[in-house]
Amino acid sequence: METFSLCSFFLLGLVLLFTNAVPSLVDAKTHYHEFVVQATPVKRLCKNHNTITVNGQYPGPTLEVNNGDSLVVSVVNRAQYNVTIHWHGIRQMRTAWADGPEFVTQCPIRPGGSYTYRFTIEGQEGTLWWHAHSSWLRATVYGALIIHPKEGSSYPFPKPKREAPLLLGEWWDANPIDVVREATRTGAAPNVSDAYTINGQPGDFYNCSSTDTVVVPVDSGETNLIRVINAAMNQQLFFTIANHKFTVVGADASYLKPFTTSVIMLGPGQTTDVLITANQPPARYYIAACAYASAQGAPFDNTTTTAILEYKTAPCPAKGASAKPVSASLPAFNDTATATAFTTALRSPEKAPVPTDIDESLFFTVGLGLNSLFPTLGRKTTTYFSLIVHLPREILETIANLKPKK
Ligand SMILES: [Cu+2]
Repeated sequence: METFSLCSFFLLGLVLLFTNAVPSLVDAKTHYHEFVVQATPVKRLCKNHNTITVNGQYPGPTLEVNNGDSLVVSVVNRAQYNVTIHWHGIRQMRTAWADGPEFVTQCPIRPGGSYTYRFTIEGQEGTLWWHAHSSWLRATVYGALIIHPKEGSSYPFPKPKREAPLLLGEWWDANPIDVVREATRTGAAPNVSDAYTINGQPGDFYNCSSTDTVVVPVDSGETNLIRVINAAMNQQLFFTIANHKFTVVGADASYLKPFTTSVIMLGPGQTTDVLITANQPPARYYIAACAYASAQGAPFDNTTTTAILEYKTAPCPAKGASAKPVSASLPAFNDTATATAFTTALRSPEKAPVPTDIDESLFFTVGLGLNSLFPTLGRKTTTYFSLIVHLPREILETIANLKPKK
């Protein structure tokens, strides 16, 4: 009798467990993808390169999921380099080994090898991206990762008519792996890129590029969601669309308290979701991005990449490759006031509880110098750049002394 009641109690527990679990099991999907990493001929800036891509696409495939879904991505490495894929911004709850940085959470996938990433997207909605996390392969091996709201729920803003990811990238007229190898050898900064790109295309202001400029079609009056992703290697970027305002609604797979602006600024790796209403006279308008570079004297790629926002209802003379788009005005490269005005406008939709009592402030010093190595065994003296990050003992002691005596 006692066995029976214990057993029924256990069964009842199981039934309750499954009744709770069933709805989420039904809603959540698992998406299967194969990523073949391979060298692909890609022509940019008048020259052909044997570019490392995923499935021959540059940028790579866009992955779309709903919050709560799982991804299973089988990566096959047919390139001549080691590779891993990182799912930028995914929290990887209980699947840290699927995060991707080589030699950190996994060994690289060797040429000829393969590896399957499995993880679930939990509690994140908006725009993220994926990229290679081995040497500088991510210069060309990257793509969008879009997380829609859970099945049955909606955005906390009016449903956009259409959605488009715009990935900002950097292009070297060289093999990016050679660029970073040279930088590692000398210790100096890597050569700056030769172009920025929007969805892999440099746009109208670069040689041999204007016929392939990306066109984003819109209908008059409709509101669309543009998911801007800064997939550049190193560069903070300003982004704008001529004569149009953005309503910023999300960043890095989190919703924001909406605000309007005509220019946004993204650090490398960041994403920003903006709503844009096609409320201007039907025509073609430049979408443009350029560097925000405030360090004095540091070289940077000072070019401008463009795509075109094209009203489908534009009269014929204002449409097609022959019609000149309305030009966009971007901030100056060192316009810190505009960059700061944007970043300080970012707010969570609701008040977020954060600790406000600071126990200790830490001071770091960062230095860049030259180190001369003495000749050994007949080798020449070599001078290297050397970087020092230091938390001096005196500062630690100062902090200790500043503490109120109890
Ligand atoms: Cu990343």
